[in-house]
Amino acid sequence: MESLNWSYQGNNGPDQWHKLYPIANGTHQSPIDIKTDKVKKDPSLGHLQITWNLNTCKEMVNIGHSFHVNFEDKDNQSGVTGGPLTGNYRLQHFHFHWGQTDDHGSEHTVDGRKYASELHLVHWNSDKYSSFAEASDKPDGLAVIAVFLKVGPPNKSVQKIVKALDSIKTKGKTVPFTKFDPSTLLPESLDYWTYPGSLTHPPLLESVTWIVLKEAITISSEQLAQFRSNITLTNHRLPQPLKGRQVRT
Ligand code: 3UG
Ligand code: ZN
Repeated sequence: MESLNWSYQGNNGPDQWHKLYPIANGTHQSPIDIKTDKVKKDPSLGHLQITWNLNTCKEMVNIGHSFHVNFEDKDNQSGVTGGPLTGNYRLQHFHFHWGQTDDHGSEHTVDGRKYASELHLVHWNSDKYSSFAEASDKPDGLAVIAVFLKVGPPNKSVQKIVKALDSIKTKGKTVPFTKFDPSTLLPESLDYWTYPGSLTHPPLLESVTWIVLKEAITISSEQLAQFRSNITLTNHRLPQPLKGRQVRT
């Protein structure tokens, strides 16, 4: 497998990633199946405090295997704290994962149940590190908020994103994407599961505090089809072994 030439399908797919990224078989890999009867209720875990700033939303980029909605990296109040986190984690970008059909596409599963898609809001520890790159290989470097999407009525917020995909149909293309409020992508409840894990694709670094929201939002079948036709057919990794980790709520 050529360096950086990993993929989601074919000869360089997820079952080959370990050849160039041995951490693929590590002890803190993601995603996982969340077995709800094994989750530990931890009274010391507080509420999430999310303060995202829509004025820092900057652009949308086609990166081939996905698309990223990037936020400005200037010093700002746009981040998350509380819950399992110590200190402030700044929003860097968000992206989605999906599958070839509507009956799967999420990365995390709940009691073996798959969702159609999964949103990842990626944050880095800006109290302790000075850049996303510096934070990205540290055990306390990143925090990703995951939101499940199930098929239902079209999502107005997702539609703004789908519309912009029209102008980034090839890898490397970028379009300005501003004044988008990511909190419009959140469910009503911020109840969550949390566990220590990894990036879900290469370099698969074990640097992520995962915060998986329990309540799903909706996306329409047509909106999912736009992800597949404009970007890629599929881009999710299957659940990995828990290897003794405890999921908390
Ligand atoms: C992520 C995720 C990333 C990555 C990854 F930023 F957010 S995920 O949220 N799906 O776990 C990256 F690999 F899987 N990175 C960060 C891309 C390369 C640079 C470091
Ligand atoms: Zn992701």
